[in-house]
Amino acid sequence: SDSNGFSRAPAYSYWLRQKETKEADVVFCRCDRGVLEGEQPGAAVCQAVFDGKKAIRGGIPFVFPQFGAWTFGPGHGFARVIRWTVDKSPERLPSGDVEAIFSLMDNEFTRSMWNYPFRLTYRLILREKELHFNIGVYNPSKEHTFSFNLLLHTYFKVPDVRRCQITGLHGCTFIDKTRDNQIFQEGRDVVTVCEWTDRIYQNTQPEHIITNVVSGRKMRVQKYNFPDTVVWNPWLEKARDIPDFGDDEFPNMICVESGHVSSPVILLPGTAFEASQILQVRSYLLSAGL
Ligand code: TA6
Repeated sequence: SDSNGFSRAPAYSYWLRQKETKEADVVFCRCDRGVLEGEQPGAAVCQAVFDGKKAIRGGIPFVFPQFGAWTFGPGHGFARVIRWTVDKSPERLPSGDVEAIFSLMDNEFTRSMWNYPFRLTYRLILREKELHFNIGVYNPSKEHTFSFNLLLHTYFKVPDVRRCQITGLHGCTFIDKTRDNQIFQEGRDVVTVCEWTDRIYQNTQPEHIITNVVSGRKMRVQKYNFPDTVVWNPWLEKARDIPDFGDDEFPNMICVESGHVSSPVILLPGTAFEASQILQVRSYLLSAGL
């Protein structure tokens, strides 16, 4: 929320603020070492800019309707910088889960960049060791089809990125943005990151296990209707070029992003598209092997 000084992306700020669970800390936030509202100065200076033009780096920015640079509006689209409506404030259900629902509709601002009527719903469910993200995109038009990209740009906080392993990418083709968008095929059973990495893996497995996220734990990422998985770390040189990214922070984050980006979703009039992701922190016992 704005008053907390966090990104407007509802998912991660809410998770981050779940004081009841230690698991909240698995998502990397650019403000981790920064000064938040109400804190005494003396902590490291936060370089994140909260001006409504760009999302605060970290958390889970919501990428829609464009992935990457965009001629008509902000890079990665407008959904990560715009104010969403809270349809249902976080509420504990009889099951013990906590549910919150957000929505976003077209308005003058979105129409100035992308002239389509749309409705996005974003339902979050927090369960012990799990966070569910359910997304719906609806095209209310009677005549116009539109196409879009959708992606959850999840930043994971990690003790040392070089020690993370990511499963579920073996055999997949990937677009390598660090090598002029050339296409390669992944030959490794588990992918590791030891340099600047910016890849769009295509038709990936519906599940990834990422080892060695915060506290050495494992993270299970399950996804539905998100055929692509983006893996990103800017490494030192690129981090230096990013003003709101500390030069020494690249070893402590990895982005593993579920999305529909290497081809657009085409939505016919009166139809809806649904996609979801579940993040689950796995206990040591459950995760034998990887
Ligand atoms: O998802 C990977 C990526 O598109 C990279 O190319 C890199 O630019 C990154 O996202 C961060 O984008 P941002 O607009 O948040 O600076």
